Amino acid sequence: MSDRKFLTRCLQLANYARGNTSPNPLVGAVVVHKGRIIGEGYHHRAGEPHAEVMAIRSVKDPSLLPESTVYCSLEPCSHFGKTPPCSHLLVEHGVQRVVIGCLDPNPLVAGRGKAYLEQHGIQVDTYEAPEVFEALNKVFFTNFLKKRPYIALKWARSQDGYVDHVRESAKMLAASISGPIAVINTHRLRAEFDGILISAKTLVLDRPRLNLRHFGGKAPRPIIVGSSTLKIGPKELSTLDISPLIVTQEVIPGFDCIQADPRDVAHWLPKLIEHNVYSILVEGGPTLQSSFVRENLVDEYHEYVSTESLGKGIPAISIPANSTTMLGSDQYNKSIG
Ligand code: AOF
Ligand code: ZN
Repeated sequence: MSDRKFLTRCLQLANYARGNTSPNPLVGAVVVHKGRIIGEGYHHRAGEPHAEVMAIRSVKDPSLLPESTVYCSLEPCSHFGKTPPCSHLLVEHGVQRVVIGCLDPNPLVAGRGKAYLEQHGIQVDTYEAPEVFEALNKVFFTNFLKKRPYIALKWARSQDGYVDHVRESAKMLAASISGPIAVINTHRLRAEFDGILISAKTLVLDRPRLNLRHFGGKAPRPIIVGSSTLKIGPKELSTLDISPLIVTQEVIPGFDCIQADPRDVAHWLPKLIEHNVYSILVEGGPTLQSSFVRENLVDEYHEYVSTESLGKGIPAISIPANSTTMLGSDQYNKSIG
């Protein structure tokens, strides 16, 4: 029972760094002596000390450590990365017991941290419901287990299921489906992702800025997926506030490009990790989004539903009935202008 209580505290601590640790996971650690917390810490940012180091450093009386239990939301690491191994630190201080929320999926660790502690006589217990701790780091786990960025799809549709009018040129205005609350929510969502992905067609028709205007945080990097029929160049890309990454067969001089067939999503998606894009919000349009659904590459859906109808237009994608992925619960009211 008290293990659960102290591990919950680890989750709270880990969450203080939400949005700041990419590509590293969120991790919290607590040091407990005879039922009392004597140290706490969390991982603030990649390159900085790990949670266990912060927690051990915060202990005022280190002579208590050999009689203490250390709780960690993630298995203590066993490798020399940007920082030295936490499992070694725990052994050096001779802590009595370590309780882990879940194992680390990083192949450099993957059970080795736990094994190192046990080999050095420390009792290690793993929490009975590791999925709670894995969910905290859904991006980190997806990156290692699926070897690709974490993918969320987001769209707004009218009550009768359309995302827009049928438009041929940027001169025709887009249907206004999102209300002010949905817009704020979208920008809040954007702040949680490394990349924001749209098709070349959406770029040309909507001329979006893809920045973060209605919520604080770091704006995701725009990723533009090229098309064989629609050529884009510096002029079309000039509306973007941040230098984009472009998936294209024909490299555009002066821009950061991934040379690949844009239709082959499963092929180029893993390559985005090499460009430090570990999570992506896919905002449009429906053809591009369908290609992610078809290839089973969606981890999370966010559908915003207006109370108003459009009558006709471009149909939104539908969430597969047997989907086991997470659903955003974003509902809102807005009259269509
Ligand atoms: C821990 N505690 O707080 C974190 C861990 O480059 P480094 O040295 O920061 O190592 C990064 C890796 O360490 C990361 O991929 C993950 O496997 C683990 N993160 N481990 O024991 C922590 N942040
Ligand atoms: Zn570590």
